[in-house]
Amino acid sequence: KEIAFIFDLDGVIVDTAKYHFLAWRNLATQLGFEFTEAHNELLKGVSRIKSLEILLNIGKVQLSEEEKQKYLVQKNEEYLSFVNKMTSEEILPGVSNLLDYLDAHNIKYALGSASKNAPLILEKVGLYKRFSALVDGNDVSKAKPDPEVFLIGAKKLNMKPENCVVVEDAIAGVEAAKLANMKCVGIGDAEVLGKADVVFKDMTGFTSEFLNKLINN
Ligand code: B16
Ligand code: MG
Repeated sequence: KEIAFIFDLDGVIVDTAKYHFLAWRNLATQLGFEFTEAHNELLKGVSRIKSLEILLNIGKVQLSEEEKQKYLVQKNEEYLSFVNKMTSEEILPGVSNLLDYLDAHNIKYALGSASKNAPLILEKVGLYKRFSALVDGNDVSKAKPDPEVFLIGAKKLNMKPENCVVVEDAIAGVEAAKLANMKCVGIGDAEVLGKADVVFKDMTGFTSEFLNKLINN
């Protein structure tokens, strides 16, 4: 059966969450409150503007629209200073093997990320050219858990949703995949990502045994 993959970026292909954390934490410090790694969990898979809203809520800080825009630009510039130093060494374990397998079996794959910086990040780690299609934060109007991002991905790949396999690390992303009527592999904690069809603790879970079964089904 013909299938295709749609990958989330942060937490699946690379761990950019650690750079988002540093940049958000500096903003919180500047605004006079503490922002912890536990707080950062709440921002995973969430859009940039929604992330700022959550952060301001944590600090009980109110800002004008103008100030919000200013801080969003500042945060993104700092985040990009980390992204600009990324190399292929930051590709998460298991990812390169999986992409090699998919290429060898002529299985197409797309990116389905909430990040507006996704094309740059893929370029930095040397994966940009390998993807058949990219859907990022610039293409979608409705954030995950809305299925829009993955439905656009399926369209760009010319595939039916039910023949797409989404790989996601965030609860909202798993929900979006299921709402899109796609198969979903969760990456992380099985208790957290309970709605996924199968959960691996990391990307090394994609063994050739698992993949062979998947494509022969
Ligand atoms: P940006 P994903 C998401 O990426 C991140 O998980 C989330 O923390 C971030 O706020 C969002 O991208 C937007 O990123 O500020 O670069 O546009 O997991 O959907 O690949
Ligand atoms: Mg993610």
